[in-house]
Amino acid sequence: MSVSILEAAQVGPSDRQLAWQQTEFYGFIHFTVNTFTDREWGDGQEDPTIFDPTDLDARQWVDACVSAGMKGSILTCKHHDGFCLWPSKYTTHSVASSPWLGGQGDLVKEVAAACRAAGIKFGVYLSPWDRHEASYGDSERYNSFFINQLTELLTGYGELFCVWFDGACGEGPNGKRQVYDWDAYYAVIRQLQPGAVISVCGPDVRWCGNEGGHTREREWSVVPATMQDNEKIQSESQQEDDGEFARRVGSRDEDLGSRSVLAGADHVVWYPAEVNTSIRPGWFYHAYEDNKVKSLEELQDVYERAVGGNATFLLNLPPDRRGLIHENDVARMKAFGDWLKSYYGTNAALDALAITFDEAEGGHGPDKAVDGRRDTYWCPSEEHDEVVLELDFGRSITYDRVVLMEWIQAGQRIEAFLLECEDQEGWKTIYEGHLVGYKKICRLKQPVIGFKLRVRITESRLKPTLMSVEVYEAKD
Ligand code: FUL
Repeated sequence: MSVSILEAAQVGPSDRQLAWQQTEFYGFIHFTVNTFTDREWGDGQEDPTIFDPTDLDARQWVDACVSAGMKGSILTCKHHDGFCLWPSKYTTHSVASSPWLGGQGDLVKEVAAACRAAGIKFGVYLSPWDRHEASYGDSERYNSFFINQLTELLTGYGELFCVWFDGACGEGPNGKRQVYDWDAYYAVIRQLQPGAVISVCGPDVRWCGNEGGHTREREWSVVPATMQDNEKIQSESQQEDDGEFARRVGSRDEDLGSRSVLAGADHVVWYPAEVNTSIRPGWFYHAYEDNKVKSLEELQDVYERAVGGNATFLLNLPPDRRGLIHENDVARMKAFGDWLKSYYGTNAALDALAITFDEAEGGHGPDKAVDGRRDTYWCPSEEHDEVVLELDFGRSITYDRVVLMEWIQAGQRIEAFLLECEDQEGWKTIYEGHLVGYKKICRLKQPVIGFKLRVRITESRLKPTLMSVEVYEAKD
């Protein structure tokens, strides 16, 4: 039992996974009866009439996402309490029984429309665990109920980029035991929304293993996985979200894909990570957290480690009882977006002179790493112990961020690299890195002044590729 490096190095993303990865940074919106009861998990006994936002404006939510630089948003269409934000035909426990818009509203529709109008993607969260629905625990009946609800979401709201299945289930030893028919859920999603990734309790996107915004130092997208372990997922009860499904790949393990892990695996898949966290301590809005909105520095840090650590960043923004994102969160999102634009707006390495010591074959010359295009890449002609790509900016610049991107369509290959700059005494190392994958943001310890930069790839699986090397000037 062992997966060869050759095999692992050639596993790449599906089209839907690639499109999702390129979304990079997107919003999560947690809103339901919990917003009105001040709870994080509802018990399913809530009276739908408590759902009564006074000034709900989905465009304001989406504007906040866009102002932060997000390219999509995922709405909790049904959380664990079972209350549906759309008028589902299969339950009365929904907005249709609430006073909001006289019971005529459809919040999924409003958010989907607002996303489309703003030009960002839309995705749905549908909790498998349902504490209201009477059939929950009667596995077959609930599975068909769930598929009916899923079908409503998959067919009624245009194109979805993601279906997010939560692994949380708080049923204790005497609780209900529902065996989910994951395969049937996946089949209906593939059929009705072939472009959507199925995240967390799904085969396309894995949970990074925590809700605190942490990314592994080495976040592999190629990991060993058995996809046939679904029964186990439901056979264990849990009080907190620990991603049962993702546990198949060891969601808490630090090393998911090194050579030694491959040596003990019999199958690998492309299963990239998503980092999810909330802008506040809770997932739902609580007035007492108005002053606990994550600081700009915290958001920058999570962003650079997630998006810049071969993962994506899913950041939750909870609307309040008015049905608006609170002013503090709105201001923070805008400040974040302004920072993103100003920091990463101008790539100083664009069209730099790029040379390498190995002539590339098939048009994958070093210039392809700095041409600003997403459909070309540099790849040396042969395998070497190390390869070096040298950039000359043609002027002296002061930079403190270097962004590397592999051509992941060919697989994830780089295992170690160094960045070097040149001063009067010669070349010196300014950064030691490991994995690159889709994107690696290298945060230099201090700004570097110089005309040149070298990327020295010291370990790789097969020949490495670089779709892009970007350099960003230090900001005060
Ligand atoms: C967890 C849930 O229990 C939380 O309420 C929240 O939805 C989070 C994103 O996932 O598993």
